[in-house]
Amino acid sequence: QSDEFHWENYLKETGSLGAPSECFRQSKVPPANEFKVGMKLEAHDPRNMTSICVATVVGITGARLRLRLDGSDNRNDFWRLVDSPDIQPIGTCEKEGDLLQPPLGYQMNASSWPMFLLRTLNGSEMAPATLFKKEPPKPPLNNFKVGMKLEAIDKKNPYMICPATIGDVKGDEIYITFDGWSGAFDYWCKYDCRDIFPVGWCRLTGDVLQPPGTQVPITKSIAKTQSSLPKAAPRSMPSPQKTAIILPTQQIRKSSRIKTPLHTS
Ligand code: MLZ
Repeated sequence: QSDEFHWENYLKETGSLGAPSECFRQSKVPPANEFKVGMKLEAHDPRNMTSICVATVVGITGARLRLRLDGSDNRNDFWRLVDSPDIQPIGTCEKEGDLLQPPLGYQMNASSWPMFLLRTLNGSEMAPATLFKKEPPKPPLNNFKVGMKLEAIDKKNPYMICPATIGDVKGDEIYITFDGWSGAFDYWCKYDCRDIFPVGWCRLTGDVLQPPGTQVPITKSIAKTQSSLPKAAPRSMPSPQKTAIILPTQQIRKSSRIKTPLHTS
């Protein structure tokens, strides 16, 4: 299975290091995912974060849940970690004196909502409170350095977790670049963002790690990702510290790109 992606080989081939796990706002030991497909819970509507809706678990992937808001369509699924603060047991909202809201894009007449809510919850399996895990604390400082490797959610294809590199660091923000892709998927985020994970996260959780892209050659960084060494220039600028070397594994992988039927861009 020489065409499979292995971090160990890849880090060696690229002369790079994974960002230390202490850099991330993630549990050292990933949380257990004990949810089952069909269970219901409360979730913040990702398209309207102030409203709390009923969601159904429509899939399980590693430490994440694939969620669909009741009363919404199947084109707006979203993914949340089991220790995400965006999800809570059914009944939490009511306890806090709030009302469960119809999702943005509720397909029926608004006046039907109260009855819809009753019907959707009636006889359903509600995820027990013990399945929701506490969000890990924020690391006190941004310790990411340019060149460090990690696993990151592709925000344009949020079911995908992909090999990535820190491309730039500015204060509390880090620039996530996706290995083997030309830049269309790159983004800035806070260092304590929940969408980024240390190298090995997917292997530990059982989530699927995508292989690097084949659009651009993987660069072998000659500068080591150590704080003592001078900061490498951001990837958008040509840098003398980075040399484009086409690695043999990329040739092998060319024929085995993962094609996903849904949400492709
Ligand atoms: N549908 C897209 C997915 C690209 C995913 C890139 N992730 C960094 C494609 O295959 O082009």
